[in-house]
Amino acid sequence: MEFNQSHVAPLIDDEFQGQASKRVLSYIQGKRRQGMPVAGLYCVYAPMELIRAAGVVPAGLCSFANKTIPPAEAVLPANLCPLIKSSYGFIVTDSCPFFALADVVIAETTCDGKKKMFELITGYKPLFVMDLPQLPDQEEACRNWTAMIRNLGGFLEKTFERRISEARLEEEIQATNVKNNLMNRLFGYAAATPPVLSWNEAYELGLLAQAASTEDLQPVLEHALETLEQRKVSGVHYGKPRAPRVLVTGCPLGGDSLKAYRIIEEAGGVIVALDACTGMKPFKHFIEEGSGDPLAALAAYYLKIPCSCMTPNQKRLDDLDALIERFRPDAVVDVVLHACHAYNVESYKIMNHLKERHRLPLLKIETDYSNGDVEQIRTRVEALFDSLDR
Ligand code: BJ8
Repeated sequence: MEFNQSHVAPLIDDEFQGQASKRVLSYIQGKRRQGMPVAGLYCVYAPMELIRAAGVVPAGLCSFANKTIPPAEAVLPANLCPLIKSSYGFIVTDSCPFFALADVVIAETTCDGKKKMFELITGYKPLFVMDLPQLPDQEEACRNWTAMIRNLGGFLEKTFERRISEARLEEEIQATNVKNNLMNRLFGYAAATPPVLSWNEAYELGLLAQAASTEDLQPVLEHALETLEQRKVSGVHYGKPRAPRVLVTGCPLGGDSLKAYRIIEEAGGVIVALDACTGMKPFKHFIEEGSGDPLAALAAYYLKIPCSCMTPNQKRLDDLDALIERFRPDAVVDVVLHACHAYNVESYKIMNHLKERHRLPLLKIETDYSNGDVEQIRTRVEALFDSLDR
């Protein structure tokens, strides 16, 4: 039986059905009420284990709404990535509730636009910018990133007047490994044929898992695993059994840009893998435990994230190979946000790799947060599905 979100048991049983960011906000507000400080984040390179070991709650900051772009364009160029414009617009209009809760903001030198936008928000909250090495395979990269993580630790210790012990860091490393293992088991239900987990559920679980500690999250994830197993046993699945299976790669998506996922689904596809920082990417790898140097272990782990700001970025191709083997897509859709030059240029390499290695077609969609291109994207996705020889 094909499932319809309204007749199957939800994976997270609470009052926030379909309101993933409200669930996360409520979680962070709860921690704040318990007296925990909050760090606002813009990127998955922020070392969560260090932040948590300092007793600080990480909070992803708002960056996915079209409505905050016009106020941002009063300062920022119109031909800039919508994610950066939206992030800045949220700050200047004081409309990001996560930013309002944050005591500090942690940022990284990823792409140029983000880096320069961070200069413009200096002064709103204490800001710590981490200098991210962008040649991840060089020997110095791990050393330099370890030093930067150590510096962030110093900043957190000084700001919040506390010590981060190695023992706490090790506990947090182990907790991330437990969480990533659970998340990977959950994503396995999207790998089933037909899939049992929808893209929306995978996205929502990912959002919550980035915010919540493993201790708080573990019962939620275990309940979700049981629910998925029950669905599988009773033959409930997501999408039509012979629907084209799609892997979506590219820029992080959320809020208004989730239109890309919706269009694929409305065109009859099933999204089986979300290869983005707002999807499965942050949970893919594991951190070395008991290495004797937890900061270096963290540095090595975070440098495995294959962001297109890295060069060369062979890890993105390697991770794609593993995703393709596991989720067996019929096609790949690469979603590139307007003016994101790094993902846009990398798309050519991805297309050739998919063609040569996997004989898989790639559809590149360049889009922003508006609805102006919805019908054009729909036509292209439908043409892609029509072209598949299944
Ligand atoms: S690790 S993907 S979350 S930087 S803002 S690069 S879309 S032009 S978001 Fe990202 Fe960290 Fe990388 Fe992930 Fe392009 Fe826009 Fe830059 Fe962007």
